[in-house]
Amino acid sequence: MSKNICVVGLGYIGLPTAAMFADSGWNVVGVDINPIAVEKINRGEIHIEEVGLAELVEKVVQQGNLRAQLEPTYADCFIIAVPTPHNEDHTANLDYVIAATKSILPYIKEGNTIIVESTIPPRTIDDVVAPVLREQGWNVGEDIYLAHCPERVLPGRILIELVENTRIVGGINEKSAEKAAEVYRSFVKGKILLTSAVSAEMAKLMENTYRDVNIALANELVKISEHLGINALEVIELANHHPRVNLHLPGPGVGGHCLAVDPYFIIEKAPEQSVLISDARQINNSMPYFVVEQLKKIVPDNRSKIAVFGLAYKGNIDDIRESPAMDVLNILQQEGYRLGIYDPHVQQEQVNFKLSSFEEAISDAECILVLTDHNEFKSLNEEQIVNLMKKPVIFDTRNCVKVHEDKITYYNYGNLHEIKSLQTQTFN
Ligand code: SAJ
Repeated sequence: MSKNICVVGLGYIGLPTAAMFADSGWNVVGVDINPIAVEKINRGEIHIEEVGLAELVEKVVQQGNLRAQLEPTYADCFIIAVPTPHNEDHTANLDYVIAATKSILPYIKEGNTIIVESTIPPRTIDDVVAPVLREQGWNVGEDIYLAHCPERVLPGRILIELVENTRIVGGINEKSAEKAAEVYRSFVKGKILLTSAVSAEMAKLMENTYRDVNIALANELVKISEHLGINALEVIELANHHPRVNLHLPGPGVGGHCLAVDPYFIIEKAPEQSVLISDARQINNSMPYFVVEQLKKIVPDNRSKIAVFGLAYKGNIDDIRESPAMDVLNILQQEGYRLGIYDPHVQQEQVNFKLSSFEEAISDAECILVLTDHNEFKSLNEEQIVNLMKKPVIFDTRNCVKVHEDKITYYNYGNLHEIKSLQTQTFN
């Protein structure tokens, strides 16, 4: 007799997770407050971009293993995968998690397992979620089970990593961890590691913080190298030949709903102790300003037109949340530059400004500013660049464009110091 699972929140994590459970023999009811998402899913369509997800959702909806609705329902297991945005002061906004927990209260039965997949600050399960359930009279960990199982999947590889990644299962007690692990064993092929809820919460945050701090180091190297006239990209390439060194890639900043948010969930709980983590956030948040500083050296006249390539926070996805590209855009607009904005992955309805085609964006522009490493940008139509641009110049903050045409001037994080010498020439 197949078991029932109710997944609350059908976004970038909830929908792939719901589809994966449905494809592993569970009866899945997905819940979302967005009626358009619910309608689309029940037609076997998807409202977000992720590799392979459209096919899987179509399949499990047709099989009748997945349906979506606006309200939760009875189930053996509930998974909460709602957003945890940050407040103005960067502390975690747990409103969606609390609302989702309260929304399932009328449907909880003895023996049920409740799993929070949303990324949350340390002690949220113990101090925020469990009390909501206890208020209802439940003896959490005894007559119902509660665990935190952080998602760890990389956008663009979600369906693969849901199965292959090691899974951390943090229970409010051992019994809860075991019960939750049982649920994931239905499709997870990676190891399943059992621990406490607070260790699972902290491990998740540290994974993204580790990456954010390492990216900050690479970004700081770029600033140092620009100052000292060194090729930062060559330095990274050389240093990474060392068996114990893995310098990350510098860029225009760190975006997305994870690396740019999660470190703050640690800082809010231990501000005095989070010195390095705070500094890393500041360094990565400063990169959009650093990018515009360099751009202004290449195109000093702010009445000029800049072709901005890329809005998504990273390549080959449509997600613009916390994207550094959006910060660069705002700064350029404040500076007064005219902009032609081109991103083949982002839909016009996602933004409140005009998106252009490749040709429209580069026409009469004095620089193409590459802010996202989409595959489409790795080799550009150089003939059109030479013919349509006012000055065929590319400033590639993602160091991903291959340029062959000599008539095109190309800057990336390896030769920023050459911009300075260009300036000296211009003024001499
Ligand atoms: N970035 C750099 N340099 C790098 C790597 C990334 O500038 O060397 C930038 C990206 O361009 C992007 C941001 O960092 O703006 C984050 O991109 P990402 O690819 O590092 O990660 P996300 O946010 O798409 O997914 C991360 C992943 N976490 C880790 O790899 C530790 C993923 O596994 C998590 O599940 C996800 O956060 C999440 O949901 O927490």
